[in-house]
Amino acid sequence: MPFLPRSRRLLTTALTVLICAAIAACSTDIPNSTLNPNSQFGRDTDRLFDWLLLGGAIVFTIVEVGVLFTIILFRRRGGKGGRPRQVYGNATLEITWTLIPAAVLAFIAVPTVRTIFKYSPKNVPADALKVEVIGHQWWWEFRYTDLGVTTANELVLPVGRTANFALTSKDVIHSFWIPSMSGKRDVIANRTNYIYFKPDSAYAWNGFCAEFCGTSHANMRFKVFTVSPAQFDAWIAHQKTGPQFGGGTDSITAGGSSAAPALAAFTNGKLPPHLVPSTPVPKGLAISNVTGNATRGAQLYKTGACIACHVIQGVSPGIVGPNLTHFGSRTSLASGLYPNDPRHLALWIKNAPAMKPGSLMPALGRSPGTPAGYTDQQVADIAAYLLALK
Ligand code: HEC
Ligand SMILES: [Cu+2]
Repeated sequence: MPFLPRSRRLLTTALTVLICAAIAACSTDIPNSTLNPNSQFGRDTDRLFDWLLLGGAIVFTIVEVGVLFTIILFRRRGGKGGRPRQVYGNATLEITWTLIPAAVLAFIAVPTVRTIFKYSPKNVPADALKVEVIGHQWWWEFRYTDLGVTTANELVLPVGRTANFALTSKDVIHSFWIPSMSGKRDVIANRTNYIYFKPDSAYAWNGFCAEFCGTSHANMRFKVFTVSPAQFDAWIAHQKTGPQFGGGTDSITAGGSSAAPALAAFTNGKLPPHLVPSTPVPKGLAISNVTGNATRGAQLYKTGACIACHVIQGVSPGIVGPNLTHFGSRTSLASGLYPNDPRHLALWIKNAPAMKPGSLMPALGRSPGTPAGYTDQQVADIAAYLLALK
């Protein structure tokens, strides 16, 4: 049969797509990939995966060759008709094809179980940094229990020191996952799970919730900044000082946040591209003004509903939402969903549930639904105050 131009076109297209996909797979710029590990735990699991992939490829090749060989060798040839000889129950064959998969499974189990035991909670180094992780719908709380620091959605870790995470949940099941560091671990209420790893290098990474936990599961992300031990100590010292209200009586205008001195390398504008959120603002959401006065904002904050839900050290004791003590030095907003800048922050305060579906923070700005809410100017003032909290 002649080769039709149509099928030739199809074949060319399919080949092009295949080649593009193959070339794309060679990219080394894969900051969110578990195949680009940056801790010993990550490398051990990656090596395990490589071995299993190799083993799987060998088994696949043997089976496929056998199938093709059989199809071609025993195909129906011209002239000979009728049914082929029927074979029932061959004990040797059945034992063989039970034993081979059993052997393959045993071969897989040994290195897998060994790796699991290597990273059991019993083997945590004594000098590990303890971090309590609490999953909330839909954000992450991080408590450096031994150091007396609590923060949210942005984790800072020293390079070269094991970080040991104790994971629990306030509500449903979440899963803690930093692909470039280690595997996932479930975050469950009334139970503490552990995971630990030692970051190799200083950089910035993304973390995700990897267990469907409700409406905004996909919006439950976090950032991880791995820094030198000296920078980490400086960051902790700064976190312990309480809010540094840089606002004074000046109005804080656009320009966004700048991190605490220790994290100057990771401020908005200097972040690697994979750390910059690109979530579009939902249609129909707008604010008439983003230039606020931080001093007025502080007053509004202290007398508003915010204090019932948020902690700002020395200012408010709330317990429902993220700790905002040093909020102005965080790069992102609403668990990694938006960049932390005046416009996004003001829109968030005005209407959080519209910015993040299902958000447990109510809409607080004035709108037809909330006529008693803050005016756009008041929202901008509060945003200016929060951004001034370095
Ligand atoms: C009923 C409790 C509640 C009230 C009242 C409330 N919040 Fe929130 N807030 C939350 C919760 C819960 C979140 C986390 C939402 C999420 O990310 O899913 C949050 C998130 C935030 C965030 C983002 C924090 C981060 O780490 O990304 C900011 C900023 C914020 N709130 C500011 C305010 C301000 C300002 C007020 C007062 C005008 C306020 N909130 C009132 C519950 C509340
Ligand atoms: Cu979750």
